[in-house]
Amino acid sequence: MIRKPSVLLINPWITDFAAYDLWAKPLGLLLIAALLREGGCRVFFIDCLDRHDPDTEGRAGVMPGRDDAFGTGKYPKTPIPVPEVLAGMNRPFFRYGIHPDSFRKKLAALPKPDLVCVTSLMTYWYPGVQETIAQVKDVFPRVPVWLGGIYARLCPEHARRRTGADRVFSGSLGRVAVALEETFDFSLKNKTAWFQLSEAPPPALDFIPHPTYGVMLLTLGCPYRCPYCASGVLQPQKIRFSSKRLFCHVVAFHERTGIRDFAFYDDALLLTGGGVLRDFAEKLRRAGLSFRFHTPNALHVRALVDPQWCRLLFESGFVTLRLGLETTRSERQKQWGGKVELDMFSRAVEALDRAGFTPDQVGVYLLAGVPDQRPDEVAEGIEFVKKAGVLPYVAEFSPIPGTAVWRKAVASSGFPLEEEPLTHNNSFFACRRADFTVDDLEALKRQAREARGRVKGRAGRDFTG
Ligand code: B12
Ligand code: SF4
Repeated sequence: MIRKPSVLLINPWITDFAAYDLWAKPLGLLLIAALLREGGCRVFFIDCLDRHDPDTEGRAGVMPGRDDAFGTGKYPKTPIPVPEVLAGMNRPFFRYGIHPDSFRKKLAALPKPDLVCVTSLMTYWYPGVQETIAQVKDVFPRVPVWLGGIYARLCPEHARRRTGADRVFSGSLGRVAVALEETFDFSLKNKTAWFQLSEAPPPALDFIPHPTYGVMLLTLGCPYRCPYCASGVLQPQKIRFSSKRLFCHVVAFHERTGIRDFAFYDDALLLTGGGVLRDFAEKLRRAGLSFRFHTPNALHVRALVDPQWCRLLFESGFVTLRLGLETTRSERQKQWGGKVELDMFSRAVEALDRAGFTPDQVGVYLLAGVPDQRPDEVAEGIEFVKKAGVLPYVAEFSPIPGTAVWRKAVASSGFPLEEEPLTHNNSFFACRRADFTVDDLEALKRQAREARGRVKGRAGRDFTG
């Protein structure tokens, strides 16, 4: 029997044409870290995406990262061969994150763990997972490696065949708790929390090396089921975390690091987490703390129609807002789950403006390249958002297993979506077709960039009078 299993958690490398640290942290893995620690395990953590790893800086072949506003920034990156299926893109391909020698040194410096847990995010980043696990197996050949996370949940069979993990978890965390106890003949002190995540401790931000921002989650799940989104597959249950525990945790993180930037990862922050957020904001106000909040994952426009919400967000320090509009065509809005209507959008933008948000703080996602969609629909959306005086962003459609449009995407694509997750890459645009080409997508992205420039320019003139 192992009295106190030691578990090493690893955030793997990203492999892609492009990747940017837009407040991207492995929140699921940090939640597991907190659960394991509270449950009585010894926990170690390695972040292959650390942007400030001293042992990576200055190494030959590594292109350095960069710090940008609000804690975001560029990862260090190393060119690697383009996978064959993506070769037609004629773009360089990279491994993002720390140098492999630095990773091996970090592994070797640790006491041999009883278990290694690796997380995964985008399905098309699996080569980074493969390489991470290969290095772990080389240093600790007999230590079991468990894999979980979004890729593991969306493509479990592929992950079992291709990553080298000894076990792939695609279900709830309760199963992980049972497996831990069985494997190590050990009793977790907090087993119920693994089954009822609302009782889980907040994600253990203290494990992040060289943090520049924090990440937060008030809720899991979304009441909508948009046909292109995997939220319902990944988070079928709706869970609310305690605002009191989260508040204490965020304040402790701030006091330790001085960090004031936090990003929310909720799928439906204002819809399912409204009460928790209000409570959280009130606690901050009473404590006299001023933070900056960012929502890179879109907010629901329908909630922002309420001016009180907009004022609360403004007064609580939200400075980067992204809204999910997706399309301006009303038939399509209904087809895509009915989460928004055009008139709501105009009212929301007005309410945000009145609350005090400036145009460069409000970005709006428009989905591009969904099967059946034409480029003129997206172009129309970009112009509409520009006219409303906020920033349009094109979100390239990326086909995701388990979603309602998946079958249609598979049928309409000339690429092996089912066999090869690399083809899910949003830059690759596997659902390109004669009436929506890669060039069309590029032109739309340019149009959106120019529109953002205009909106910012206009706003700049307004502010200077
Ligand atoms: C927050 C978020 C982002 C953030 C950053 C996230 C990050 N960490 O890097 C931002 C806004 C930057 C982002 C961007 C994008 N995203 Co995103 N994002 C999400 C979101 C909403 C939440 C992810 C999350 O942290 N969830 C909360 C944690 C707690 O869940 P979790 O990680 O799954 O962990 C749980 C389990 O998996 C498990 N677990 C985790 N690790 C491990 C390990 C082990 C060993 C075990 C046992 C268990 C386990 O434990 C946790 C608790 O249950 C998801 C949707 C969703 N609901 O999951 C989309 C999602 C991951 N994104 C998606 C997409 C498409 C994108 C974009 C491409 C969108 C676009 N067109 O621009 C970009 C690309 C990003 C890039 N850098 O290139 C897709 C994934 C597509 C795919 N093919 O994989 C998703 C699923 C949304 C969707 N459309 O359905 N995203
Ligand atoms: S509203 Fe957003 S999070 Fe919810 S299902 Fe639709 S796209 Fe996904």
